[in-house]
Amino acid sequence: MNIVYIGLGANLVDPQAQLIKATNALSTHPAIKSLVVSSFYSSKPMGPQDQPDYVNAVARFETALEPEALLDQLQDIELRQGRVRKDERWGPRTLDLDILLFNNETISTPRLTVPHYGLCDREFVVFPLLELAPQLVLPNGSTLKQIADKLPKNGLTTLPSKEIKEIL
Ligand code: A4P
Ligand code: MG
Repeated sequence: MNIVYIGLGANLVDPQAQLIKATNALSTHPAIKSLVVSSFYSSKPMGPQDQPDYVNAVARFETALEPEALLDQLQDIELRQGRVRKDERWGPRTLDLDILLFNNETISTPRLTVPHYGLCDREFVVFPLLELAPQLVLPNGSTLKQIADKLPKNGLTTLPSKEIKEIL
């Protein structure tokens, strides 16, 4: 089994509900086992500022799928939740699922770069990941804790689980 961490992000059409729906899709997927999801976080948009705040989370699971087959499954979930791919870089979206880590592997293919290129610079990835894996060591040998200690939170806040449950 492969151990995978993915990032979840949304900032359109009830972002918290989008993340809950995506979490349900992952938890019922036949090829995905032992799913754990971080708290949900509210984050300031990276990129164009004229878009709503994001809700972000990180999930960990086990799968026998190979990396690109997993990407197909994640993109399928994005599309089912109304994701429209636009040309604008870092623009708003109903759901974004990024593969952050795949075992301890470094992957570089035309479709896939793992670890995700933005992992270490994004507070909305590093802090939820730290919540799930406080002892994590990245394929390049740095510890996630070292990265988190240097990274500004940039207004990142944990959403209370009460708020999350209210929309379930
Ligand atoms: N791709 C390559 N590596 C990966 C990977 N590790 N995981 C390729 C997933 N996909 C990967 O992705 C474009 C292509 O990247 C895919 O077809 C895949 O083959 P996409 O989802 O269509 O496009 P995107 O997500 O718009 O592109 P990009 O540049 O990856 O966007 P980002 O970097 O994900 O940024 N602000 C906050 N606060 N929170 C956010 O979550 N997200 C973005 C999007 C902008 N600002 C944000 C947030
Ligand atoms: Mg993406």
